[in-house]
Amino acid sequence: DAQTTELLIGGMTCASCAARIEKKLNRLDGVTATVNYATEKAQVSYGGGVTPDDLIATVEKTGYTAALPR
Ligand code: 9UX
Repeated sequence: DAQTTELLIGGMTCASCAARIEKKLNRLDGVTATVNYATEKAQVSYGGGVTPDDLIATVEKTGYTAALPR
């Protein structure tokens, strides 16, 4: 039932930014996220009613950009 995706994160300017984004994502029900400042990528497990668009919207509301890899 759980899905996983990578997100490409933009706009992080210090390592604490990654922690900020992780906390926001991990507040979503069923989401487990790790954000890597150095690689500017997030690894996210999600389920329930959460969609990749929800993940992206959450990152953007936090003040950063997010995109699915392609
Ligand atoms: Mo570092 Mo990021 O001071 O929002 S936490 S720039």
